[in-house]
Amino acid sequence: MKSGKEIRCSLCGEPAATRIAYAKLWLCKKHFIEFIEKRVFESINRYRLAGQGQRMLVAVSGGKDSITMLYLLHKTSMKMGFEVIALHMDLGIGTYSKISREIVEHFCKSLGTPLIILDLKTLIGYSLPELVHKTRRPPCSICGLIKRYLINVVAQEIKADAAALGHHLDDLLPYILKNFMLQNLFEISKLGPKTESVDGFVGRIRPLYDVSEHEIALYAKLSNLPFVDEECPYTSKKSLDKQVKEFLNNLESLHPGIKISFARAVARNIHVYKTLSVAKTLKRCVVCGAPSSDDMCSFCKLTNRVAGRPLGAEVRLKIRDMLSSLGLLK
Ligand code: Q46
Ligand code: ZN
Ligand code: ZN
Repeated sequence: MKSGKEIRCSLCGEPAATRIAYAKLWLCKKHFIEFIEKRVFESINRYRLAGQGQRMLVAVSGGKDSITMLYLLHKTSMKMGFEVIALHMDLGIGTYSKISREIVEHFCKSLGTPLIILDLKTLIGYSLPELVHKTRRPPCSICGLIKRYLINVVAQEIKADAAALGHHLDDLLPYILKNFMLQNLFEISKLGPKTESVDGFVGRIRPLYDVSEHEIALYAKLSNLPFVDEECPYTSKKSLDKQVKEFLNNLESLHPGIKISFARAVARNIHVYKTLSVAKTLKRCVVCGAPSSDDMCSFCKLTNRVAGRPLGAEVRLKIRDMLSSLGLLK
Protein backbone atom coordinates (compact mmCIF):
# COMPACT_ATOMS: atom_id res chain seq x y z
CA MET A 1 0.00 0.00 0.00
CA LYS A 2 1.28 3.48 -0.86
CA SER A 3 2.48 5.60 2.02
CA GLY A 4 1.04 9.05 2.44
CA LYS A 5 -2.64 8.70 1.69
CA GLU A 6 -3.67 5.42 3.28
CA ILE A 7 -6.35 3.44 1.49
CA ARG A 8 -9.33 2.75 3.71
CA CYS A 9 -11.90 -0.06 3.91
CA SER A 10 -14.99 0.81 1.84
CA LEU A 11 -17.23 -0.48 4.65
CA CYS A 12 -15.73 0.86 7.89
CA GLY A 13 -12.93 3.30 7.10
CA GLU A 14 -10.21 1.23 8.81
CA PRO A 15 -6.95 0.71 6.85
CA ALA A 16 -7.62 -1.61 3.91
CA ALA A 17 -5.94 -5.04 3.70
CA THR A 18 -6.90 -5.77 0.11
CA ARG A 19 -8.85 -4.70 -2.94
CA ILE A 20 -11.60 -6.86 -4.39
CA ALA A 21 -11.65 -5.52 -7.94
CA TYR A 22 -14.74 -7.42 -9.12
CA ALA A 23 -16.79 -6.12 -6.18
CA LYS A 24 -15.29 -2.61 -6.42
CA LEU A 25 -14.35 -2.78 -2.74
CA TRP A 26 -11.37 -2.12 -0.54
CA LEU A 27 -11.64 -4.26 2.61
CA CYS A 28 -9.96 -4.26 6.00
CA LYS A 29 -8.92 -7.55 7.61
CA LYS A 30 -12.22 -8.00 9.48
CA HIS A 31 -14.41 -7.22 6.49
CA PHE A 32 -12.33 -9.34 4.11
CA ILE A 33 -12.68 -12.35 6.44
CA GLU A 34 -16.44 -11.75 6.66
CA PHE A 35 -16.65 -11.33 2.88
CA ILE A 36 -15.06 -14.76 2.23
CA GLU A 37 -17.03 -16.52 4.97
CA LYS A 38 -20.28 -15.13 3.60
CA ARG A 39 -19.36 -16.26 0.08
CA VAL A 40 -18.61 -19.83 1.19
CA PHE A 41 -21.73 -19.95 3.34
CA GLU A 42 -23.79 -18.75 0.35
CA SER A 43 -22.19 -21.38 -1.90
CA ILE A 44 -23.04 -24.10 0.60
CA ASN A 45 -26.65 -22.92 0.54
CA ARG A 46 -26.91 -22.09 -3.16
CA TYR A 47 -25.54 -25.43 -4.31
CA ARG A 48 -27.02 -27.41 -1.39
CA LEU A 49 -23.59 -28.77 -0.49
CA ALA A 50 -24.46 -29.74 3.10
CA GLY A 51 -27.51 -29.87 5.28
CA GLN A 52 -28.60 -30.49 8.83
CA GLY A 53 -27.85 -33.97 10.18
CA GLN A 54 -25.49 -34.86 7.33
CA ARG A 55 -22.02 -36.32 7.71
CA MET A 56 -19.20 -34.81 5.64
CA LEU A 57 -15.83 -36.41 5.07
CA VAL A 58 -13.29 -33.63 4.49
CA ALA A 59 -10.08 -34.51 2.64
CA VAL A 60 -7.24 -32.46 4.12
CA SER A 61 -3.73 -32.47 2.68
CA GLY A 62 -2.41 -29.74 4.98
CA GLY A 63 -2.05 -27.11 2.23
CA LYS A 64 -3.73 -23.70 2.51
CA ASP A 65 -6.74 -24.72 0.38
CA SER A 66 -7.80 -27.82 2.28
CA ILE A 67 -6.98 -26.27 5.68
CA THR A 68 -9.14 -23.24 4.81
CA MET A 69 -11.93 -25.50 3.59
CA LEU A 70 -11.83 -27.57 6.77
CA TYR A 71 -11.88 -24.44 8.93
CA LEU A 72 -14.81 -22.91 7.03
CA LEU A 73 -16.78 -26.18 6.98
CA HIS A 74 -16.14 -26.58 10.70
CA LYS A 75 -17.48 -23.06 11.34
CA THR A 76 -20.50 -23.58 9.08
CA SER A 77 -21.23 -27.01 10.54
CA MET A 78 -21.88 -25.41 13.92
CA LYS A 79 -24.46 -23.04 12.39
CA MET A 80 -26.08 -25.60 10.12
CA GLY A 81 -25.83 -28.73 12.25
CA PHE A 82 -23.87 -31.16 10.11
CA GLU A 83 -20.96 -33.36 11.12
CA VAL A 84 -17.39 -32.92 9.88
CA ILE A 85 -14.82 -35.73 9.86
CA ALA A 86 -11.35 -35.07 8.45
CA LEU A 87 -9.31 -37.50 6.38
CA HIS A 88 -5.57 -37.12 5.80
CA MET A 89 -3.52 -39.40 3.59
CA ASP A 90 0.17 -39.75 4.44
CA LEU A 91 1.71 -40.59 1.08
CA GLY A 92 5.24 -40.99 2.47
CA ILE A 93 6.75 -38.18 0.36
CA GLY A 94 9.70 -37.41 2.66
CA THR A 95 9.61 -34.32 4.88
CA TYR A 96 6.72 -32.85 2.85
CA SER A 97 4.40 -35.63 4.07
CA LYS A 98 5.82 -35.54 7.60
CA ILE A 99 5.21 -31.82 8.02
CA SER A 100 1.77 -32.01 6.35
CA ARG A 101 0.65 -34.78 8.69
CA GLU A 102 1.81 -32.94 11.81
CA ILE A 103 0.01 -29.75 10.78
CA VAL A 104 -3.23 -31.59 10.05
CA GLU A 105 -3.03 -33.51 13.35
CA HIS A 106 -2.51 -30.34 15.40
CA PHE A 107 -5.13 -28.36 13.53
CA CYS A 108 -7.84 -31.03 13.84
CA LYS A 109 -7.03 -31.34 17.52
CA SER A 110 -7.44 -27.59 17.98
CA LEU A 111 -10.83 -27.67 16.22
CA GLY A 112 -11.95 -30.82 18.02
CA THR A 113 -12.57 -32.48 14.64
CA PRO A 114 -12.23 -36.28 14.41
CA LEU A 115 -9.35 -37.19 12.11
CA ILE A 116 -8.73 -40.36 10.12
CA ILE A 117 -5.14 -40.83 8.96
CA LEU A 118 -4.37 -43.34 6.25
CA ASP A 119 -0.68 -44.10 6.00
CA LEU A 120 -0.06 -45.47 2.51
CA LYS A 121 3.05 -47.46 3.44
CA THR A 122 1.23 -49.16 6.35
CA LEU A 123 -1.84 -49.76 4.23
CA ILE A 124 -0.31 -51.29 1.09
CA GLY A 125 3.40 -51.69 1.93
CA TYR A 126 4.59 -48.94 -0.43
CA SER A 127 4.92 -45.17 -0.19
CA LEU A 128 4.07 -43.01 -3.21
CA PRO A 129 7.75 -42.55 -4.22
CA GLU A 130 8.18 -46.34 -4.06
CA LEU A 131 5.12 -46.86 -6.25
CA VAL A 132 6.45 -44.29 -8.73
CA HIS A 133 9.82 -46.02 -8.81
CA LYS A 134 8.26 -49.48 -9.31
CA THR A 135 5.68 -48.53 -11.94
CA ARG A 136 7.46 -45.65 -13.73
CA ARG A 137 4.07 -44.00 -13.99
CA PRO A 138 3.57 -40.24 -13.49
CA PRO A 139 3.33 -39.56 -9.72
CA CYS A 140 0.17 -37.47 -9.92
CA SER A 141 -1.68 -40.11 -11.90
CA ILE A 142 -0.91 -42.79 -9.26
CA CYS A 143 -1.62 -40.35 -6.44
CA GLY A 144 -4.95 -39.29 -7.95
CA LEU A 145 -6.02 -42.90 -8.46
CA ILE A 146 -5.12 -43.86 -4.88
CA LYS A 147 -6.75 -40.80 -3.33
CA ARG A 148 -10.00 -41.22 -5.29
CA TYR A 149 -10.16 -44.88 -4.30
CA LEU A 150 -9.37 -44.39 -0.60
CA ILE A 151 -11.63 -41.35 -0.17
CA ASN A 152 -14.47 -43.39 -1.62
CA VAL A 153 -13.79 -46.40 0.62
CA VAL A 154 -13.66 -44.28 3.78
CA ALA A 155 -16.72 -42.24 2.78
CA GLN A 156 -18.70 -45.43 2.12
CA GLU A 157 -17.60 -47.07 5.35
CA ILE A 158 -18.50 -44.10 7.56
CA LYS A 159 -21.68 -43.55 5.51
CA ALA A 160 -20.72 -39.99 4.66
CA ASP A 161 -23.24 -38.02 2.63
CA ALA A 162 -20.40 -36.52 0.61
CA ALA A 163 -16.64 -36.05 0.52
CA ALA A 164 -15.47 -32.42 0.52
CA LEU A 165 -12.50 -31.43 -1.65
CA GLY A 166 -10.49 -28.20 -1.41
CA HIS A 167 -10.55 -27.36 -5.14
CA HIS A 168 -10.98 -23.65 -5.79
CA LEU A 169 -11.82 -21.39 -8.73
CA ASP A 170 -8.27 -21.35 -10.08
CA ASP A 171 -7.95 -25.15 -9.90
CA LEU A 172 -11.25 -25.81 -11.60
CA LEU A 173 -11.60 -23.20 -14.35
CA PRO A 174 -8.45 -24.20 -16.26
CA TYR A 175 -9.67 -27.84 -16.27
CA ILE A 176 -13.12 -26.80 -17.36
CA LEU A 177 -11.69 -24.70 -20.18
CA LYS A 178 -9.27 -27.43 -21.26
CA ASN A 179 -12.06 -29.99 -21.34
CA PHE A 180 -14.19 -27.59 -23.32
CA MET A 181 -11.40 -27.06 -25.86
CA LEU A 182 -11.02 -30.82 -26.23
CA GLN A 183 -14.84 -31.20 -26.22
CA ASN A 184 -14.70 -33.65 -23.31
CA LEU A 185 -17.99 -32.14 -22.25
CA PHE A 186 -19.08 -34.90 -19.88
CA GLU A 187 -15.87 -34.36 -17.87
CA ILE A 188 -17.06 -30.81 -17.15
CA SER A 189 -20.04 -32.26 -15.27
CA LYS A 190 -17.58 -33.63 -12.68
CA LEU A 191 -15.98 -30.23 -12.09
CA GLY A 192 -18.91 -28.33 -10.61
CA PRO A 193 -19.55 -27.47 -6.95
CA LYS A 194 -21.30 -30.78 -6.33
CA THR A 195 -21.26 -34.28 -7.77
CA GLU A 196 -24.13 -36.44 -6.60
CA SER A 197 -23.60 -39.91 -5.15
CA VAL A 198 -24.25 -42.64 -7.68
CA ASP A 199 -24.19 -46.36 -7.18
CA GLY A 200 -20.85 -47.16 -5.52
CA PHE A 201 -19.47 -43.61 -5.68
CA VAL A 202 -19.95 -41.20 -2.79
CA GLY A 203 -20.68 -37.66 -4.04
CA ARG A 204 -18.17 -34.82 -3.91
CA ILE A 205 -18.65 -31.24 -2.78
CA ARG A 206 -16.35 -28.25 -3.39
CA PRO A 207 -17.17 -25.48 -0.89
CA LEU A 208 -14.40 -23.23 -2.32
CA TYR A 209 -15.84 -23.48 -5.83
CA ASP A 210 -16.05 -19.74 -6.43
CA VAL A 211 -13.21 -18.52 -4.22
CA SER A 212 -9.90 -17.69 -5.94
CA GLU A 213 -6.48 -18.99 -4.92
CA HIS A 214 -5.37 -15.48 -3.97
CA GLU A 215 -8.42 -14.98 -1.74
CA ILE A 216 -7.81 -18.31 0.00
CA ALA A 217 -4.13 -17.50 0.60
CA LEU A 218 -5.04 -14.12 2.09
CA TYR A 219 -7.90 -15.56 4.18
CA ALA A 220 -5.57 -18.26 5.59
CA LYS A 221 -2.91 -15.66 6.39
CA LEU A 222 -5.25 -13.12 7.99
CA SER A 223 -6.99 -15.86 10.00
CA ASN A 224 -3.64 -17.23 11.19
CA LEU A 225 -4.40 -20.72 9.90
CA PRO A 226 -1.52 -23.20 10.02
CA PHE A 227 -0.68 -24.79 6.66
CA VAL A 228 2.21 -26.44 4.80
CA ASP A 229 4.01 -23.77 2.88
CA GLU A 230 6.08 -25.99 0.63
CA GLU A 231 4.55 -27.60 -2.44
CA CYS A 232 4.44 -31.32 -3.04
CA PRO A 233 7.70 -32.05 -4.91
CA TYR A 234 5.68 -33.77 -7.63
CA THR A 235 3.52 -30.73 -8.38
CA SER A 236 2.91 -30.60 -12.11
CA LYS A 237 4.75 -27.94 -14.08
CA LYS A 238 2.84 -28.69 -17.29
CA SER A 239 3.04 -25.62 -19.44
CA LEU A 240 -0.47 -25.88 -20.95
CA ASP A 241 -2.08 -25.89 -17.48
CA LYS A 242 0.01 -22.91 -16.49
CA GLN A 243 -0.77 -21.02 -19.69
CA VAL A 244 -4.54 -21.59 -19.41
CA LYS A 245 -4.39 -20.37 -15.82
CA GLU A 246 -2.42 -17.28 -16.85
CA PHE A 247 -4.82 -16.63 -19.70
CA LEU A 248 -7.78 -16.67 -17.28
CA ASN A 249 -5.94 -14.40 -14.84
CA ASN A 250 -5.13 -11.93 -17.63
CA LEU A 251 -8.79 -11.90 -18.61
CA GLU A 252 -9.73 -11.33 -14.97
CA SER A 253 -7.45 -8.30 -14.68
CA LEU A 254 -9.05 -6.77 -17.78
CA HIS A 255 -12.61 -7.81 -16.89
CA PRO A 256 -12.86 -8.17 -13.10
CA GLY A 257 -15.45 -10.78 -12.15
CA ILE A 258 -15.24 -12.82 -15.33
CA LYS A 259 -13.86 -15.91 -13.55
CA ILE A 260 -16.70 -16.03 -11.02
CA SER A 261 -19.28 -15.43 -13.77
CA PHE A 262 -17.72 -18.27 -15.79
CA ALA A 263 -17.75 -20.65 -12.80
CA ARG A 264 -21.34 -19.82 -11.88
CA ALA A 265 -22.52 -20.18 -15.49
CA VAL A 266 -20.94 -23.65 -15.63
CA ALA A 267 -22.59 -24.56 -12.31
CA ARG A 268 -25.99 -23.50 -13.70
CA ASN A 269 -25.50 -25.73 -16.75
CA ILE A 270 -24.02 -28.77 -15.02
CA HIS A 271 -27.22 -30.72 -15.64
CA VAL A 272 -26.68 -30.26 -19.40
CA TYR A 273 -23.11 -31.59 -19.28
CA LYS A 274 -24.29 -34.58 -17.25
CA THR A 275 -26.51 -35.71 -20.12
CA LEU A 276 -23.51 -35.88 -22.46
CA SER A 277 -21.99 -39.10 -21.14
CA VAL A 278 -21.20 -41.94 -23.46
CA ALA A 279 -23.32 -44.77 -22.07
CA LYS A 280 -20.89 -47.04 -20.22
CA THR A 281 -22.05 -49.88 -18.05
CA LEU A 282 -20.15 -49.92 -14.81
CA LYS A 283 -19.13 -53.31 -13.52
CA ARG A 284 -17.95 -54.25 -10.03
CA CYS A 285 -14.32 -55.09 -9.34
CA VAL A 286 -14.10 -58.87 -8.86
CA VAL A 287 -11.64 -58.37 -5.99
CA CYS A 288 -12.98 -55.48 -3.93
CA GLY A 289 -16.45 -54.74 -5.32
CA ALA A 290 -15.62 -51.13 -6.22
CA PRO A 291 -17.36 -49.71 -9.31
CA SER A 292 -15.10 -50.18 -12.29
CA SER A 293 -15.20 -50.07 -16.09
CA ASP A 294 -13.15 -53.29 -16.14
CA ASP A 295 -13.34 -56.60 -14.29
CA MET A 296 -10.66 -55.32 -11.91
CA CYS A 297 -10.58 -51.73 -10.61
CA SER A 298 -7.54 -49.49 -11.16
CA PHE A 299 -6.49 -49.72 -7.50
CA CYS A 300 -6.50 -53.52 -7.56
CA LYS A 301 -4.64 -53.49 -10.90
CA LEU A 302 -2.00 -51.12 -9.51
CA THR A 303 -1.45 -53.09 -6.30
CA ASN A 304 -1.43 -56.35 -8.25
CA ARG A 305 1.36 -54.96 -10.39
CA VAL A 306 3.55 -53.81 -7.51
CA ALA A 307 2.71 -56.26 -4.73
CA GLY A 308 1.93 -59.36 -6.80
CA ARG A 309 -1.69 -59.47 -5.66
CA PRO A 310 -4.65 -57.07 -5.77
CA LEU A 311 -5.06 -55.41 -2.39
CA GLY A 312 -8.46 -53.68 -2.64
CA ALA A 313 -10.38 -56.10 -0.43
CA GLU A 314 -7.61 -56.29 2.22
CA VAL A 315 -7.25 -52.54 2.32
CA ARG A 316 -10.99 -52.09 2.82
CA LEU A 317 -10.90 -54.50 5.76
CA LYS A 318 -7.94 -52.70 7.35
CA ILE A 319 -9.73 -49.38 6.95
CA ARG A 320 -12.92 -50.78 8.42
CA ASP A 321 -11.02 -52.04 11.49
CA MET A 322 -9.37 -48.67 11.95
CA LEU A 323 -12.68 -46.79 11.62
CA SER A 324 -14.29 -49.17 14.07
CA SER A 325 -11.54 -48.54 16.63
CA LEU A 326 -12.06 -44.78 16.13
CA GLY A 327 -15.79 -45.27 16.75
CA LEU A 328 -16.68 -43.80 13.36
CA LEU A 329 -18.65 -46.66 11.81
CA LYS A 330 -22.36 -45.93 11.70
S1 Q46 B 1 -0.06 -34.57 -3.80
FE1 Q46 B 1 -0.29 -36.12 -5.35
FE2 Q46 B 1 -0.73 -33.54 -5.69
FE3 Q46 B 1 1.74 -34.43 -5.06
S2 Q46 B 1 1.71 -36.35 -6.17
FE4 Q46 B 1 0.72 -34.89 -7.53
S3 Q46 B 1 -1.41 -35.18 -7.03
S4 Q46 B 1 1.24 -32.96 -6.63
S5 Q46 B 1 -2.66 -32.55 -5.21
ZN1 ZN C 1 -13.71 -2.74 7.31
ZN1 ZN D 1 -10.74 -53.54 -6.76
